[in-house]
Amino acid sequence: MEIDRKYACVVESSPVHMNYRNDIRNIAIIAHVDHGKTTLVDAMLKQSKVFRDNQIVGDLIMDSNSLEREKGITIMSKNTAVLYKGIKINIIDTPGHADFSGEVERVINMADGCLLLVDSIEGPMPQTKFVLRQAMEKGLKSIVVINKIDRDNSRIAEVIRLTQDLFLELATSADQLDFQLLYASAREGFAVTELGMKGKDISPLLDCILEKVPPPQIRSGSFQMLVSNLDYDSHKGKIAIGRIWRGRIAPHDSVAVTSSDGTVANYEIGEVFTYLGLKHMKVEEAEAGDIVAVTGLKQVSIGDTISSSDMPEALPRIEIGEPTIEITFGVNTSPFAGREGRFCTTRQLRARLYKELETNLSLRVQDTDSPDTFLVKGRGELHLAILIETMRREGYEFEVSRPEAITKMVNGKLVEPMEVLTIDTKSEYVGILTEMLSKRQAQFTDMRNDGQDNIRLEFHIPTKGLIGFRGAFLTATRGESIMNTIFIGYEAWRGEIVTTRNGALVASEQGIAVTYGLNNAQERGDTFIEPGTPVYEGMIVGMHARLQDIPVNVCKERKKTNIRSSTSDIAVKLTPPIIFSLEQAIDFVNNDELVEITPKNIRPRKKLLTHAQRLRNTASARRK
Ligand SMILES: Nc1nc2c(ncn2[C@@H]2O[C@H](COP(=O)(O)OP(=O)(O)OP(=O)(O)O)[C@@H](O)[C@H]2O)c(=O)[nH]1
Ligand SMILES: [Mg+2]
Repeated sequence: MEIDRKYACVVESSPVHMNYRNDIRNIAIIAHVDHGKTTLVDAMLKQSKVFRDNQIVGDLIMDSNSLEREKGITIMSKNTAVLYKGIKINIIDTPGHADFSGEVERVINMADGCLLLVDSIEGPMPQTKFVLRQAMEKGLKSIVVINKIDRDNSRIAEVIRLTQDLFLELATSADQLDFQLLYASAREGFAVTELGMKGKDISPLLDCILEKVPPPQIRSGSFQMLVSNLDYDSHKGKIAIGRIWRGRIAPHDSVAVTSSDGTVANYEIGEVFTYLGLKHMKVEEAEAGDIVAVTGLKQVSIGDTISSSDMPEALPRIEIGEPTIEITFGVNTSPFAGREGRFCTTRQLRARLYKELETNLSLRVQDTDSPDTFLVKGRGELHLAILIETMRREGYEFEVSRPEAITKMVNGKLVEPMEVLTIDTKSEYVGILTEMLSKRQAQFTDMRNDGQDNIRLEFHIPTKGLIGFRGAFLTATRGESIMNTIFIGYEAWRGEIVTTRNGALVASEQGIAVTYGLNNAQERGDTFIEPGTPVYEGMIVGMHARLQDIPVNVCKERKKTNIRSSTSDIAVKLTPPIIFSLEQAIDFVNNDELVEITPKNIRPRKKLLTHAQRLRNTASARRK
């Protein structure tokens, strides 16, 4: 279905001689993680009948990337659009996890209004505040949607009060306090304007968008568009996505791309697309106010301005918050290097990391003194873990270090990133959590109990105190609690944290791990591998029950004797190994350790592989 051309040039003048396009609305959907943004987009898409009646579309349609589907979270912002009452609503779905905040900053400038979703039980969370602040700074009109009202224990009145408090705290003008309130169950596909009304479908929300979100303003002048996203197609090449601020664009137009350093390159536009449902619709022309995707630009990055070639004029670049965590990526130096990956060289690793900068705006990559190692900075452990996982799936092989918080000097003083940590838990875990966190320099700031033993704790904590915390947190609370963090700024460095992880069980020989050797190792601690796993000297195969590292020979076979012991035929029963996910492995390693990443394996290892090297190193460190 092509977009109906009769709407494509509806331009109305307002009393102040400002032109608006009344046939379009541009909205961003923003919220804390899991509050139901992508499910709400499903509901809007299904309602606007962009699918055939018999088409099976499933859930979380916009979470199209394989990692998004596996993890059940949105990682990248994406565009779609629905046609409702003859008006096209361009929708931008954004991720709610704090690590992907850069994705919200990147796309929010395309919108004129936002749907701020708030979970009817959780209420406003740290990321709700972050995204609402972003929306207010950009002057977006807010519609608040209290979502998941179908849930039994929802506490809507309290959630509304907390949301109003948040608006009071963040609004800089009286105008911003005037938000429209709706109630929805994205999952059941309905929205209502009054509580108690029977929900039918999502149309009250779509009507509210048409009514409350201002239509896009048309600035006068020649073509100008800010690139907010990039896509790639093997036939069409790079696809630049963004909102047209001025003028119109058509295939074969001559345009100029102004990049971050001010250089201007001229290109001819290939094709022009607009969005409808999940499809790109090829169009003959698109006008200011719409969100489009264009091809034909060989060199273009997010934040660049595309303008008419007669009058290249750059728009302000997109501002993205600073990274807080860094990690080193190195070429794989393990004895198994090159066995499992397709891309293993320094050149390939470097090229891939720098390419990531084109789309991953909050990421930074730096060369280091060592030609084989790169410093990669991101917005949190998950932000970096997603990059690592994506690269390993593409066939890259490399090694990474333990993440470190990024410190810097401000006015001659060392400062470090700080975060607010929110924990939803039960009273039985409050004691242990407070104790664990105080060792990590956290300051307790708030505690709320809803009277049903659901406790929300809040702490201020240096980012460095959060590294490696998630695993310990999940174990301590038996997976029954939820933690969320959000960066709040830099504060004076609070000194080193002495965290004491147990020592590692370190393989002392290269070979294949066997049951007998692993059984011996299990007398010393927990193991991480199955029998039959190839190991090398220096690879970490388990965690010692004590604080120091200990070499173990997991390849050691039982001595063959002629005498049959009465128990020799009884198979040894091993305790199942602890298998780390990528995030857990990165969280686990210490400063003298690395994680080897290949498409097939994630292996924690010592930086110095032989026992002798490590002994020498410890001795020289002591002498210093
Ligand atoms: N009961 C109920 N569950 C819902 C509703 N909306 C979403 N959910 C569930 O909440 C979970 C998260 O939904 P998503 O739509 O992925 O949330 P999101 O805000 O897009 O999450 P991120 O993009 O990762 O921040 C899913 O399990 C949904 O099925 C609702 O209205 N009611
Ligand atoms: Mg989502």
